[in-house]
Amino acid sequence: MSTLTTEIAEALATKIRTRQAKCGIVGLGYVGLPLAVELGKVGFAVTGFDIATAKVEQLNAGTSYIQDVPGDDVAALVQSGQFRATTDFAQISEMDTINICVPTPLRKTKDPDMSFIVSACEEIAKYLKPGTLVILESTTYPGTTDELVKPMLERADLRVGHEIFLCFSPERVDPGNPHFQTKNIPKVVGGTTPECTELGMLLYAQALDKVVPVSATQVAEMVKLLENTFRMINIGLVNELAVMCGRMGIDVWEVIDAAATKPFGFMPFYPGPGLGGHCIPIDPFYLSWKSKQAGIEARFIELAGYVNGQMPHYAVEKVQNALNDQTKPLRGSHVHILGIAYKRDIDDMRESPALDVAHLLLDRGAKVTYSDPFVPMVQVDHHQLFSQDITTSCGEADCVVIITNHSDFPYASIVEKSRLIVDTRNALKGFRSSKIVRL
Ligand code: SAJ
Repeated sequence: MSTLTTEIAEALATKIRTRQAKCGIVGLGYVGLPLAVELGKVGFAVTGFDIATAKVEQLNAGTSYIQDVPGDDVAALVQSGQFRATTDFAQISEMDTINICVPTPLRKTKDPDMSFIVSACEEIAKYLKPGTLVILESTTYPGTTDELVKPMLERADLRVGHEIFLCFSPERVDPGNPHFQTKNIPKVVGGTTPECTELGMLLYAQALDKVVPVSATQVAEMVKLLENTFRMINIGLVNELAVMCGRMGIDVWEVIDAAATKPFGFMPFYPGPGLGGHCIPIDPFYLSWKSKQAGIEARFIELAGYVNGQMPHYAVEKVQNALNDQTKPLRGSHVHILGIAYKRDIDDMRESPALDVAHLLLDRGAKVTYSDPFVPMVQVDHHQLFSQDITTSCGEADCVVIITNHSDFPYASIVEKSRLIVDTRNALKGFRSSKIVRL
């Protein structure tokens, strides 16, 4: 039963159904670009908006800088005139739908940094016209859409639910996931009013396999935070278990693998050298910040944040103790890091625990080198490090430490060439050798 009661809403719905709607995507990163491509593929004319001229130029030249978006897809859409990118936000005035996909990082104080959302909304508000659907996708605290974005977009002639329509829809992009990409990941969407929700559902239904409507923007905002807080806290649990098992001489990896045989009521997570990425270490602190405003301490989140934050130190302690057992001080020893990206088989470095480990090792006087086929160069403090040849470096190092377990690493050769290996990812679970120390 449709909730669309006004001509404006019906007209927008028709434009969306017939794919005549002009779709704007603000922010052309790992969320915005895949969405732009999916909308373009089903026939919409899509305009990508970004402040980075270089990105705009690369896209208009038909190339992609996002690992999960094939350059051919971009080239075909640019060629057919269905996609173009621009830094000119005045073109927002031509859009019928606008998806906001800008970053929502944390400040150093662990408070939300809303500056990207605010500047995007300031630009959109300048050019917004009646009959437009705006959907915020950036991960944020519950209430952002209705308390921050709505007042920035509304004017006497632009009231949400009447002349303009506003939703929140959490991005669920999992970089590098070979099975789930934008098109086949169920899309949750919640609007400020039922009309808003219906129009948001209609847009996504044109291009994506499954749409999941919820009753309010706050519900949609909270869905995302639950998903990622769930992960962060469970990773914190197994990290704490790893420290306990290490102290008790129990193989935590064997414990988890055996627990994972339980066919119900359990989901395996694995310890590691810390928590990286632009989602898991960040999103839960949007929730804890907002809950503090509501007078509730999010103690689980804070504690898991602390436990996860300690893991780089724990990994370095493992390296130091392993060298010590060979009467080698960490200071002056050559430690070679395998894997710098924040998780395996991707090139993203954001919040990578490998950077913390490298910093701690350098701080303790070790000579640090690394190998990562996805990351040619990295800056750690004032050291510029370049990815080295794996087998040569493993042969030269006093200790090799596996931080990110890329699938393509030559693990047999690593074990053969290395004198000592600290494996923080159980990447060598198939190998038995006294030179391997596991987390
Ligand atoms: N990590 C562990 N142990 C685990 C799982 C992950 O230490 O058991 C570490 C990873 O090494 C990494 C960090 O946590 O440093 C985050 O890893 P992640 O697997 O959660 O990957 P992300 O950060 O790319 O998370 C994304 C999220 N997707 C979105 O927010 C849209 C998350 O919701 C997904 O569940 C996750 O991908 C996924 O499942 O791969």
